[in-house]
Amino acid sequence: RRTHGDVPSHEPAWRTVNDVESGKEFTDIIYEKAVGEGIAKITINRPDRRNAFRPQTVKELMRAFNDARDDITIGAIIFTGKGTQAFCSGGDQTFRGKNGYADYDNFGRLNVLDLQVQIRRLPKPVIAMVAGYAVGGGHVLHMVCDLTIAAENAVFGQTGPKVGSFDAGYGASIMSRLVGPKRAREMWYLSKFYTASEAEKMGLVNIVVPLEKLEQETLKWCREILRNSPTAIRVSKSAINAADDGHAGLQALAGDATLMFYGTEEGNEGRSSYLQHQKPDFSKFPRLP
Ligand code: S0N
Repeated sequence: RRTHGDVPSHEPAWRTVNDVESGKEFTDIIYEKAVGEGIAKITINRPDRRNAFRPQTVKELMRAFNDARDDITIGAIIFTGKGTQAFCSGGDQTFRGKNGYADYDNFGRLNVLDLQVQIRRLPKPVIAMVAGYAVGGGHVLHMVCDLTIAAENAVFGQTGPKVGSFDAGYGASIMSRLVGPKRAREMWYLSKFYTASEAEKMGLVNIVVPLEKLEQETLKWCREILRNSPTAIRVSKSAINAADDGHAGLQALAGDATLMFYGTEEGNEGRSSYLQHQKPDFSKFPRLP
């Protein structure tokens, strides 16, 4: 239904990036950058648990997303799960203690909520590349991404009401925006699973492709994005999220405006005059209609 014109389709050379905290490779994720291209790939690497996340996984994901945000050569971030059976099956139930998800330090927490916010606010597009199950908290993670490219074997749904949990934050509100309140109720109350093609019809995913073409297609979307203005994309992202995210959404959009203003002659007139102990001369700047 869409073409990518002359967007290249070669396989990139991926370079693995270590965990800045340990200086070694991550344990729960794989973090890579495509050499010579502005693409980062962050992969949950727990395929034997269908890529369920434990607190450690989320901590590593946040460090990788933070690095991709800070790297000014990166313009698109692919978020995926290792293997073909799952993108992510949500919170690792074996790490769920009496008070939430417990790490080595043995107290409960829900740090995946911070990850959701981080992806939502990250001023670069995050593209969920989904093969297999995206369920429970894993389903919420794909929903907070900017785009979702799904393989034909992808399966989507919430499981919370079956395992005694719910996500009443983005898991409810963004879903309702994406699929409408009636469908959102259906997804949560019945905890049904949906095929990739059903998810596409519901507006949950952008495109469905054969499994063997999943990464190639995702790379094409990234390369097409990378041809476009990073500032236009940045502001579009914060603008699309602004109303739904309330004050925090407005703050992100306003921050984009401030960042751009800092780069103008008018903005610099104030800074340089202050530093030179002079009165700023703003009269030279037009009062635009
Ligand atoms: C994904 C499913 C459907 C795959 O089925 P399949 O292919 O038949 O594989 P299985 O044999 O079931 O699984 C293979 C191995 O992987 C383990 N495993 C799979 N998922 C998990 C998981 N989530 N946690 C721990 N282990 C998992 C299996 O146990 C199996 O291991 P072995 O081989 O040793 O037997 C199917 O696996 C499935 O239904 N999985 C569970 C999905 C689920 O219920 N996820 C949790 C839902 N809740 C959340 O995600 C919490 C979200 C959250 O953090 C949150 C956020 C905001 C607000 C609140 C919360 C909250 O706390 O709820």
